[in-house]
Amino acid sequence: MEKALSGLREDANDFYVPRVIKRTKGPITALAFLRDYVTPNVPVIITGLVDDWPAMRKWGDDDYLCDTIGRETSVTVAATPCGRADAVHTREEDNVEYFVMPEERAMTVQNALSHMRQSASTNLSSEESTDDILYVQTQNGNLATEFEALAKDVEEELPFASEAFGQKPDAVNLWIGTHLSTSSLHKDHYENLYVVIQGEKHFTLLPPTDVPYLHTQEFPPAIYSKHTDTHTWSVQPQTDTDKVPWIPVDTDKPDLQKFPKFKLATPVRCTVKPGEMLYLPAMWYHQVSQSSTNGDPVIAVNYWYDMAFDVKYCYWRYAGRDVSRRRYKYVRSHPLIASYWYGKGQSCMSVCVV
Ligand SMILES: O=C(O)CCC(=O)C(=O)O
Repeated sequence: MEKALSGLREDANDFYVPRVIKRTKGPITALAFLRDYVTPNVPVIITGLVDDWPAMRKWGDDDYLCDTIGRETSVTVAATPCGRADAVHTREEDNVEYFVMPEERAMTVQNALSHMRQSASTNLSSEESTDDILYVQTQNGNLATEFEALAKDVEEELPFASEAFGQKPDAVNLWIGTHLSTSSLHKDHYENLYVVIQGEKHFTLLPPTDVPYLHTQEFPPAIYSKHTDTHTWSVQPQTDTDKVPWIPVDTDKPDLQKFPKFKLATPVRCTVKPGEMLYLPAMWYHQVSQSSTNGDPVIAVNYWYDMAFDVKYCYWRYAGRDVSRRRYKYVRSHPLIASYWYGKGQSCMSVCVV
C-alpha cells in the first residue's frame, strides 16, 4: 500500500498539483470553467466578475450593514478565546485533545462589528489578544436567512457555475471576521466559489491526493463556553456524542515531530483579494487565515454547490480508506454534529468532513 501511495504522490506532483494558483480574468463560460478547472479538479482565482456587485461598494460601511440588517436584530456569531473554532485543542484540565466548536452567541451586528474593530485595531496576534474572538461563520446558508437583507447586494447564484454544475447553490454563506480568526485544515464535499468583498483571505490548499499525509485522527467533541460570572473560558466536553475525525496539523507551523507524514504533503498558498473569486474544488483541503487594514472586518461570501460523487471521490476514498468510512457514519448519525454541519433547520447538507 505504501508503495502505491508513493506512486500516487509522484504522479500527482508530475501531472496534477499546481505549484501556484492561476488567476484568470472573467467572464468565464460554463464550458471553459468545467473544462479547465472543474474536470481537472484544480483551483483558480477568477477576477473581474463581481466588481459591480453592490456589496463591493456598500459593505465596507458598518452603518449600512447595521441599518440594513437592523440595529436591534440579533444574528449568530461564533466566539472563541483563541480564534480557532472547529479545531483541535488540548484541554488543560485533563490534558486531552478535543475537537472544539465555538460558543454561539446571539448579538446585534452593531455589537459584533464594534467588538471586531476594537480587537483588530490593537494589532495583537490571536495568541496575545485577551478579547473574545468573534467570527460570523455559521456555514448554514446564513445569507438567505439571518442576513437575508444583504442578499440583494450579491448574486443569488453564479450563472456560469450553476450552468456548469447543473444546479443552483446548495448554500450561500456570509463570513465576517478579523485577522484573529483562522479556519483549521479541513475539506468540504462541496464545490466552493469563494468571493472576497473586503480584506484578504489567505488559503493554504492541499489536493485530495494528500489524504494519506494529514494525520487525520478522531477526537472527542467539545464546545467553548464563557462563564458570565467569572469571565473565564472553559472547554466543555460533549460526552453524549461520538468522536470527530479531524486534522490536527496547523499548516502555518506544522509540528513535523508529531506529524512526520505531513512533510510529504504539497501545500499551495494563495491570497484572494477584494473582488476576486476562488474556485476551491470539492475535496481540496484548506486552512484559511485573513487580514485587513485599519481593523476593518474581513468580509466574504461563498457559494457551495453539491459535488458529484464520481470516480474522483472513489479514488480519494481509496487513498484515505482507513478513515473515510468512519467519518460518514459519524456525520450521519449524530444530531449535534449533524445539525451543526447540516445547518440548523436548513436543508443545506453541509457534510464537512476531513
Ligand atoms: O473563510 C474561512 O475562514 C473558511 C472558509 C471555508 O472553510 C470554506 O469556505 O469552506
